[in-house]
Amino acid sequence: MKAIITILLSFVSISPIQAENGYELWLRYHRLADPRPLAQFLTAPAVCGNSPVIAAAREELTKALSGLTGHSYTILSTPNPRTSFIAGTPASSRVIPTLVSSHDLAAIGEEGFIITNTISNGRTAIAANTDIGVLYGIFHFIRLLQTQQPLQRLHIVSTPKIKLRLLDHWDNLDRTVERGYAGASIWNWHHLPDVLDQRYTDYARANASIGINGAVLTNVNADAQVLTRPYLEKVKALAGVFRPYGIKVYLTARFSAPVEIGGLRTADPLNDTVQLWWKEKAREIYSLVPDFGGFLVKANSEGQPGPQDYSRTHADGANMLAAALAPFRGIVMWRAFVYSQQSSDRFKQAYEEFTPLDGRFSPHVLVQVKNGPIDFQPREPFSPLFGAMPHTPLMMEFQLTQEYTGQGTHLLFEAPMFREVLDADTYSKGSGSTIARTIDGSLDQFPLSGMAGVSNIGSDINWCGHPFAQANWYALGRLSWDHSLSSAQIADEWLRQTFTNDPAFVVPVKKIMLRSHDLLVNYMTPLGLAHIMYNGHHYGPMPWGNSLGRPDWNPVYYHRADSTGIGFNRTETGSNALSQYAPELQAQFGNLDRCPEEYLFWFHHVPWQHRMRSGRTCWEELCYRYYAATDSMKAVVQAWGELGKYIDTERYHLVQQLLNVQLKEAIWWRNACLLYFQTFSRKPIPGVYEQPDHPLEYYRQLRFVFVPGQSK
Ligand code: BDP
Repeated sequence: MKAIITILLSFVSISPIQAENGYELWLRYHRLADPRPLAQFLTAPAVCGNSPVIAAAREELTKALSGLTGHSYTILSTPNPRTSFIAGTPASSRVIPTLVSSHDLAAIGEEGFIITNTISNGRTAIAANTDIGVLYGIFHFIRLLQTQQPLQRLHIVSTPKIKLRLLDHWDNLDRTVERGYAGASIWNWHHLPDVLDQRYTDYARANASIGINGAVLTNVNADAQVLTRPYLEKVKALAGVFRPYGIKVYLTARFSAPVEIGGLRTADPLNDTVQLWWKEKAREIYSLVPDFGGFLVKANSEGQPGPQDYSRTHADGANMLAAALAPFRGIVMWRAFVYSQQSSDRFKQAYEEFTPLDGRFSPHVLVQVKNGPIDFQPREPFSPLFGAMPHTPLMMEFQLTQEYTGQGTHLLFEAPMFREVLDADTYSKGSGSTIARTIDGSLDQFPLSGMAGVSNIGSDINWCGHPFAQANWYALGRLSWDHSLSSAQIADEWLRQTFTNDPAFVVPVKKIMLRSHDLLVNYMTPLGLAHIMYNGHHYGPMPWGNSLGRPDWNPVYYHRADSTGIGFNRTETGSNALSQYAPELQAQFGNLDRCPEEYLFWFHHVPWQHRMRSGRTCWEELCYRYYAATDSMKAVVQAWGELGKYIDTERYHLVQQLLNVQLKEAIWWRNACLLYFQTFSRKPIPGVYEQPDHPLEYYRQLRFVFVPGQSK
């Protein structure tokens, strides 16, 4: 008997933590180790008001307090004399104006909130001017509880720096997801509008908790069907679920829709009948979804129809749609991801097409620009369009889904990559003209501002496939609310909410996250290499790729390796794409010795024997970067190996297996790339390194047929 008890006890002690599947995301309200200190702050909590938004806030708070403390809580709708926690607006509660300063209230605008307990007798107040501000404040307060922040002397005044904080879903109506690595689309169009999956509500909760206030439901490679009545009914149903969480729906508009579903002969934006068709369509949409956000448009890009089909400009197309939406306060997000015209350098095309149109877009249009000039590579210098269109609000498009950055298997925390872009100085209005200030509208005084992330969400039980990919969704929300947050702060919050507050776990894993971007860049595309992935699905290395019809679809176009060196000369003696940047940056990037090494091959064709800052030659440095990165990846696998006791086994093992895949693939990248580039450098891989275990031919003949996320 004693033996059995001992066995049972030891079983209990070695697996004390329940298995978890990751569905709860960061809204994981498990009992805190010691919830007792919270009690004084949570006596008879009240959330005032009676709108659906407030009902959602009350429900969330009930769930969070009960889960985190282990006691059941009922949230009051008006405070009583014992109440130590009260949330509301001046309109929903007479007490609120006595607990916060009018100055703070004036500062937070429509969506902001105040959390304070400094003004009146220990009561904690969450105050806002609107119910949605209250909801955001409550989510923030829950975050403080989850991450065990001190609750004494709180005085937080928070307001979003960016107005449109969006997820762009590249989801098709057949539930495939373009560049999706987490299963099928979460929108079950076939069941909608009658079946409202609980996931839609949980999706909205997660978004609201990080301040995301809009969702573009459909792929930029758009299907006009979504604008037909039956689909609009489905969109209406989703909008109804999202509304209490402050989330508006947007759709992608296929430019040829008037022809495809409207029976017109043309989609020419200057044609009266076409304009009328879009006006009627807008009226129909708003009759179903009165708070519809607007359209996102990909036009004259990668085969999509657009105004240039009728010899009109992007501005003509965007303004026509904006005129249809403006009476209902809808907006147009017009993408600048274009490279349909031949040019000496794909890098230059968006700039060449869009800068002449600066000042010609309607005030209801934002131009949506990818962070880099090419296409979501592991590391790109910022797109020179930022800073070059002072009369047009530009919004940021980041890619959360990891199309070119390890897809479903690599741990990559994207916040450092986003930060690098947001902090970059365009010098458009002198030093300090950062991209953050460009896209938040403050530099050029735009009322509209936006940041979008191409969603990495799918039907997988844990939403994003890789448990750590959730952190990128989280980061996008947090940075679009407050682009001054550090990557470390975001990682810290996310880890504590998602896994545990135990520093023995948080500290080492935060380190792994913060280094993950540099690491991935170095085993895939070090020193400014880009676009050397396989054709089509973009899974794995294919630096030798040279078989596609257009030169700028082929990897060899991007790296330009030859017997003399490697890299794309974009200086004056080359394509001169550098001239699209401010003179300060031209001087820096254009000089081989001053150019940051991270961007070297983006701008220079570098001789193999060139001395790098380390003292190594260019070839030796390339070898060094690839090998150092795979070594660091081994260290990551090892570090994770020590952490099993701090979190649930299910997520722990999944991450462990994925890290091993990542290591295997990092070595594959290193070997394939170095063996290939060696055919040009004609130098050995230094003997200190473990030599590749297969010849180049082996890597060249690898084929992958059913890679997820491949576009059709
Ligand atoms: C590229 C993707 C392609 C997208 C395109 C876009 O490979 O699937 O349709 O971007 O952004 O990265 O439109």
